Parts: sequence; C-alpha cells; structure tokens
Amino acid sequence: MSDKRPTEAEQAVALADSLAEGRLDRRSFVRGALALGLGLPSIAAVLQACSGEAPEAAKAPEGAAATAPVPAGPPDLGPMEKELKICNWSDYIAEDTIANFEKETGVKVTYDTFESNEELIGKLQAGATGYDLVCPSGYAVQVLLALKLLEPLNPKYLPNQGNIATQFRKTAFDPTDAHTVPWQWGITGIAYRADKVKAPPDSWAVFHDPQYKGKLTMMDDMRDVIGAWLKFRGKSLNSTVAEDLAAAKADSLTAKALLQSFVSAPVKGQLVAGDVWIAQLWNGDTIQAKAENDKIEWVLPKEGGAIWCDSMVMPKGAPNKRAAHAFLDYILRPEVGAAISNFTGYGSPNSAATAKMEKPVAYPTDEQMKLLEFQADLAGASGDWDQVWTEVKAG
Ligand code: SPD
Repeated sequence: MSDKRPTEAEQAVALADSLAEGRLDRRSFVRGALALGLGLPSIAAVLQACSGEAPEAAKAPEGAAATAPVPAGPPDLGPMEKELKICNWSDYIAEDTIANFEKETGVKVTYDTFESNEELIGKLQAGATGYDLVCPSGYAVQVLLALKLLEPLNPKYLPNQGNIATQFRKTAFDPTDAHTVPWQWGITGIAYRADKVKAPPDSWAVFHDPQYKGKLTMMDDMRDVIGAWLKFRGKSLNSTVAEDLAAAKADSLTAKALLQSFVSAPVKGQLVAGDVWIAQLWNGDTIQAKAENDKIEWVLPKEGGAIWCDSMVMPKGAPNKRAAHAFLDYILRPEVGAAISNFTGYGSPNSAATAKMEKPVAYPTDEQMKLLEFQADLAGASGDWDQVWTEVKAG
C-alpha cells in the first residue's frame, strides 16, 4: 500500500469528482470544500460547473420542449498522466515552480520557450508539437480559437479558478472563460540606461534620434513594433487602415536605420552590459534587468502603448490533459502565483496571489488606461500586417 497522502489539490479534485458523479450531495461538498480551505468563489464555480444547468444565455426560450438536450460540457478526464509538456515565453516562471510541481505530483515536465506569439502560432499550425500547455497573448488566443487549435478546459479540475481577479475573467479573448487561465499581464514601453542617456526618453520618437544610433533596439515582434509606430501617429495599435500601416512601415524603417537590431527578451543582457542604452521592452523583463543593474529604468511613452495578458491554453490534441489541469490549478494557488510574479516582475491576474506579493504591480487606473490599448486579433488584415513586417525586416 502506498503511504503517499493526497495533496489538498488532489482532495479538492476528488471532492469535485464525487459531486459530479452523484456520490456526494451539494451540502456535503460545500462542507468538505470549506474544510479543505477552498474559497467561496472556487466552491461556487465547481457547484455551477457540476449543476448540469446551461448558462443563462444558452437556456431554452420559454415554451421550448422540456426535453431539449443540454449541451454537454467538457468530458471528464482520466487518471493523472506521468508527463507534461509546456511551452512558455522565456524568463516567465519562478525558478522552483516546475521543480515543486514535479516533486508534489511525480509528473515529469518538459519546459520549452518561445519569443513571440507569431513563433508560437506557427509551431501550433505546423502541428504535432505534443504540447499540453502554451501561453499566448490575448489576441493570439483569438487567432488560435479561430483556427480551432485549442481544447476547452474543464472547470471541475480547477477549484482555484475563483482566485482570478475580475478584470481577467470573461475577457474579450475568452468571453466564457472556457479556454484560458491567465498567467501574467504587462505593458510594452521603453527601457533605458539612466546613466547613459542625455535625458530620460518620453516618446517613441527616441528611436528616430540619430544621437543614439547603434545603441537602440526594438523588439523582434511585429505587433509591438508596428503597434508602437501606430501609437506614435495617434492611431490604434490594432489599426488595419492602409495609410496608417504605410506610415508605421515608414517609421519602422527610419528607426531600423539607427537600431542595433530587432531583439526581444535577450536584450536584457545588453542593457545590463551597457551595449544597448535604449530598448523597446516589456515592463517585467525590465525589472528583471534592473535587478542586475539599478541604472536601468522603464517608461511608458506619452503616446501610449500596449497592455496585454498572456494566458495558459491547452492545444488541440494535448496528450496529458489531466496533468495540464493539475498544473493550472497549482499555479492558481496564491503562493505559487505570487512566487511567479515576484520573479517575472509582471502583474499577477490572480488577486489572491497579488495579496501575497512582495512588491505587487498595481493594475492601471482608469486614467492610465487612457494611454493603453489591448492588442486584438487582426483577423482578415493579418496578411497586410505580415506584409509590412516582412518588408521592414528585409528593408
Ligand atoms: N519574458 C516574458 C515576456 C512576455 C511577453 N508577452 C507579451 C507580449 C505581447 N506582445
């Protein structure tokens, strides 16, 4: 007989299983869940998921046949698999997050990284990645959903889902919370070496300033670069208007003549070393660099920039779905979520985790939000953007 005692998360899943399979009534479930320390929002989420009741919007109209079939939810998952394969952005997880999960569950995790949403979408479109969890930004979730490349999640296995902050529920990219568990949110702005620049930059125009030729970088990321030049001209960073894109292309090419390179997360080392003085960069990665060199600062340009939320999703055909859910519920624990954001420097979409963070990143106020815009799916215009980016890279 094994002497391994079930963890609280496993007990919570077993409790939810018993409720779903009718071996436990709702009152006993609530009593057991409270004894395990589950929060009321998590308990309510499981009760709703197990109620068999269709959501308000999906309910049959008055007078419809009482026997109309209720749409089936995601299927129950089998036993926990022994492996899990994750693909995430680089520098985006605490050092012990994976090791602690492996120790607790016995699941062996393979962890790969990617550097842009377009790289991730390309991998998934090519098929057969074997990934169980990947972490696209909101607009890329919309792209993957449109391509039918995602599996729905089963809330029955996510009792900690109730810890997610309200801003990150029922989002534009996942209106029913059926496919995503939000991971981190952040903002694209400008990192700079305060000891090297003449004056702190406050505009995307700094990437057109010849005095910094060779000391500048912008990200190797179509949405961030073209989006920045759209904001610079007072346009939406999701614009699909031909003239706006033509202007953004011209601005990108003017900048390119002064840039050392297009580079994303790896620029941190160059900023620390002083080879790069001014870099388009995400706020959290800048905080990671600042930990190594306190002369590094970050600013949101006066013209504004992108705010985004990256979420864990399960690609179509994920081979280890039960282990994927176990990992998602694990990262939704307050202390695990807090440790991840303490390392990454980004905001946590988990309010219980934010409450435990050393230096929580505050969500922008309504006033600050006026400068920020969420990136959205470009749908039919993505080919036009690809064309602009290809010409910028080749130009
Ligand atoms: N090092 C992790 C950075 C994650 C950035 N993701 C969002 C990009 C939005 N364009």
